[in-house]
Amino acid sequence: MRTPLIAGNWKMNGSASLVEDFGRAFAEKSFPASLDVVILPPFPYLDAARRAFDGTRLRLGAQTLNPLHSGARTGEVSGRMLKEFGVEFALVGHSERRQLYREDDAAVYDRLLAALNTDITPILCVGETLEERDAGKTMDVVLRQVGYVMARLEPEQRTRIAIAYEPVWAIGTGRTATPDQAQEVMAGIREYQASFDRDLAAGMRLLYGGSMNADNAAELLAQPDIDGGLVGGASLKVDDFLAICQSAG
Ligand code: G2H
Repeated sequence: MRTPLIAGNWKMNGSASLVEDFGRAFAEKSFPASLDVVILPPFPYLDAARRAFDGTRLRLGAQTLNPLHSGARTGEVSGRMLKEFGVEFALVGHSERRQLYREDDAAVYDRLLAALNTDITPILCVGETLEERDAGKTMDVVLRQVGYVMARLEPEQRTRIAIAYEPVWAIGTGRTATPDQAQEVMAGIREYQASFDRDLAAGMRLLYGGSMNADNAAELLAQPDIDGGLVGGASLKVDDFLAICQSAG
């Protein structure tokens, strides 16, 4: 069975006091036994988060990483550095990185490999734009993004990634994919993974992202191929994020 994973992507939001609030709230509440919960704060909060989340169910993730271990890359952060702060997960290929920072499939792959090489679990984000959906190209786009990476990984490396399907038109817009729309794409991704290896497909965690909130999470998470959520806006509100986690058991 796949352990559900709820990941809170704070993006360039949050504060030192929000870190403390999350640490306190998660120390007090109980959660489904089989559930991984990850917070991905901006880099400057990682150290405080590591201390505040100690002894809670909260684990740490990063929103991106540089492909190199170190070097002349002003403003960048490496997987090796993140690992020193207890980071266990990293997003790669979030649509905001693909669009705003021009990360193409090759750049996404380099980052994913860097995560694997530093023993960080990459969460590969994929998803189509509204124009691509309207043109009937959703599966072509998603499977191109997934396939670029999968084709280049060793079989053992493929077992160490998670995938987040985030339709670009649903990110931060308040417009969520319906459970059926999300399930259809997730099932397509899993079927594609099965072309590499059936056990791989059965074990890989697939997350839905895009305006997931306390009201729609349970229905999305009830879909057979949705194993968790990548939550943006709603991960900045302690009570909403707690509710999403509690609906994921
Ligand atoms: C999708 C998601 C988390 P939001 O990117 O990254 O953001 O839940 O705000 O749509």
